[in-house]
Amino acid sequence: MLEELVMETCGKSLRDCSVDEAYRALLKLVQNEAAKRDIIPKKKKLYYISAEFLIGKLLSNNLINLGLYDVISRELEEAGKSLSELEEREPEPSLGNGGLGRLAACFLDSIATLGLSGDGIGLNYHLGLFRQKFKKCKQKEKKNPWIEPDSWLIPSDRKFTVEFGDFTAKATMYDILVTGYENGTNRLHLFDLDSVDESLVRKGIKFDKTQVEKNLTLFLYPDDSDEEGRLLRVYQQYFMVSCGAQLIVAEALERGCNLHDLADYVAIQINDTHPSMVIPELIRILTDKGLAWGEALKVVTETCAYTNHTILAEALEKWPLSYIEKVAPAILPIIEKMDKEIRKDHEEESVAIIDKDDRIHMARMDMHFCHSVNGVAYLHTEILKNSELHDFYKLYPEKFNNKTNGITFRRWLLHCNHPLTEFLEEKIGQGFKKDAAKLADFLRFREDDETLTRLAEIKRENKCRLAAYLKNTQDVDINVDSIFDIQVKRLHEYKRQQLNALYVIHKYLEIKGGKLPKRPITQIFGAKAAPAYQIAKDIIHLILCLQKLIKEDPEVSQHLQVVMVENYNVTKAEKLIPACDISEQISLASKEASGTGNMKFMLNGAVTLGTEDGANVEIHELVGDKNIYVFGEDSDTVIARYARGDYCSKDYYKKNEELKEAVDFIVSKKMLEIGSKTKLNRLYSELLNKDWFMTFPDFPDYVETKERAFADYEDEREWAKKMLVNIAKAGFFSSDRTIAQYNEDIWHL
Ligand code: 26V
Repeated sequence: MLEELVMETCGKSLRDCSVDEAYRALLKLVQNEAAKRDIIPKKKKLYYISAEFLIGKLLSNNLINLGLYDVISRELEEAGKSLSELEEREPEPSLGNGGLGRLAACFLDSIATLGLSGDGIGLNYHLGLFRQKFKKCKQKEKKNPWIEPDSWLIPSDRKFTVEFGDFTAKATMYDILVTGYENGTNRLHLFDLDSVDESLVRKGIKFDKTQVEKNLTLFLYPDDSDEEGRLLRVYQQYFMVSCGAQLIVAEALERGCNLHDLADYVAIQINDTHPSMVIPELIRILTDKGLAWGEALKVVTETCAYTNHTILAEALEKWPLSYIEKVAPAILPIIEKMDKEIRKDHEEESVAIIDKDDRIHMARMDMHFCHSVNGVAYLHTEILKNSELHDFYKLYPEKFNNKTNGITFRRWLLHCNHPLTEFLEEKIGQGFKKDAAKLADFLRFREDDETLTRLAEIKRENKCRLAAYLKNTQDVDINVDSIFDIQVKRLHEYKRQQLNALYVIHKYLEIKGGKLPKRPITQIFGAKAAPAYQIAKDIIHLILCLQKLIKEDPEVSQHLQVVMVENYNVTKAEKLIPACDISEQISLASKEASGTGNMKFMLNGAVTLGTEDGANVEIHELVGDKNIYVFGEDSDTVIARYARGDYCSKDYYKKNEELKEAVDFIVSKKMLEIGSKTKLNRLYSELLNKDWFMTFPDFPDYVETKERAFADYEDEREWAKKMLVNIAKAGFFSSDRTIAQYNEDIWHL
């Protein structure tokens, strides 16, 4: 099937063409096949608006979803090529920071898989999130272009105009086809600024932030960037929602909607507060088209739903009025009127949209003017209801609901772990691919020696594959007989990579003191830090210094190894996750809204070492005490301590000798010989004088629990059983389940 297309496009046979030519032909083939299966909305259609869609490479995934994977692999092989060569050739679009963007991508897959009519709306960042390089044990940021003449982007003929305060932008909509597994095709609409100019980018990722007419869709905002960047962020957000709202209204009218009945034709899911300005923008459009103010408010509220993804105060967006005045003056009077409307009925300052300092609280606007507000895991939603958003919960208890996150099994099992997928097919049939709950059938083999042995073998195969990959890409050698203990996720203090690093130091000191671990340990990290987030970068520096120190110490390196994977992204996750023995999910309880990496690891047979936080709580509940390692203080204790404000990290440091030794080592002579004095000192004093995310109280329990996990690992049969239970119980975390619940409770498509 590919043969003909290659002949047509480059006049050569598949055997004679280059990998590049074969790749481009296959891209076309997949797009043609996908386009044949468009899902046509009956009446109501969903729009999932998100500033991030971390879609990853699409080739294999689309082939799987279209049922073409085996045919194409065979055809390529017969012509002396391999699908993995072509995959290597594919650039990874990095249009997201982490979990929030990846969730949006998993959701699109599930929406199409369930045959629901729902498109994504986002931005076409030309350079995505930065590419990470390590130099002298430090993170360097490079630009990350991914758009090529032949790419997944299909230009559409939809054009838009967006009126900013200081200029009028022209926009074009590009589409990426989203294939469902053995089902139809939806679209991801990415809007782009026609006047964008890539030559604006100077060294690394530096560019003139003030030239918005040229830079608007150049980069993805790296979560806590600088002040200047914040204004650009508001330009991006308004650009996205203005194009989005125009598209949504146009399509609804085409389907016969009269705007008074918009909520019967459209459901809008607002992914965190980044797209929240879609609310005033829609009100603006509807009132312009003749709806009365009160009716426009009601229609928009019935159409929109909001998902909260974090309780971190610093991540809850509050834009100064002056920003909106400059960027989107047309919606400023609308937001002011919405605020007045709320103040008429509610005198508490805590629920006002515009505060005393003239800042607009985006989440508050969402909660007043959406019909649904959801958290992303059971514990997270409870915390929203009972503490973080309690005032709103009292006002609108009926709006609050939980939708525990999920992941697409097509990418995170079928695509990334072939040996396990094949083994599951052999044992429990094909059913689990369409109905993830069927994974539970695997539990029947819990006491079956042959199954347990095979599971251990598969893990080893995947560890060998990862080892080869790391040798190839980073020239590191890792011992496949060691325990692979992996922590991969964005770098943030609340995720506590620093706690894991303290463990590494503790182990290093033990080994130096002659206490050797039974089996070598390989500690793998992968994380990008926001370019302006200094402490996060200092933590990366610490880990890279430890990596170097240990590598150069033969006495220690045969027992302990640290590997920090460069430029952690979706593609690397796909290689790391299937090879993992122990999955580190060690956030400070209450702070990780859900986590989705935790689910991916579990599905691939890793055992979680984690706190009672986010979806770990649900994982614990599903697998039971014997199949997870839980440690640390619970969220109630943490929340109460924050409320008292009496946390003093030094008290813990003074009381615990092992902790003190580990912390002091950060600024020891050995470390300062390798690393930067400024960075290591700053991190040391941050921990000692602040430790805002409370690593010290959890340190002893963390060490003890980790040691227990390592000891248990020695019983191969028992460990394989834990793997089996984790795999079998992972069905709940399919994003197909999550999306079915969104549809049932919120969208009603
Ligand atoms: C944003 C910012 C922005 C400013 C400074 C610090 C900061 C820290 C975190 C964030 C994250 C914002 C939202 C987010 O990405 N949440 C993630 O959403 C995932 C999908 O629901 C969820 O699994 C993660 O637990 C949650 O952190």
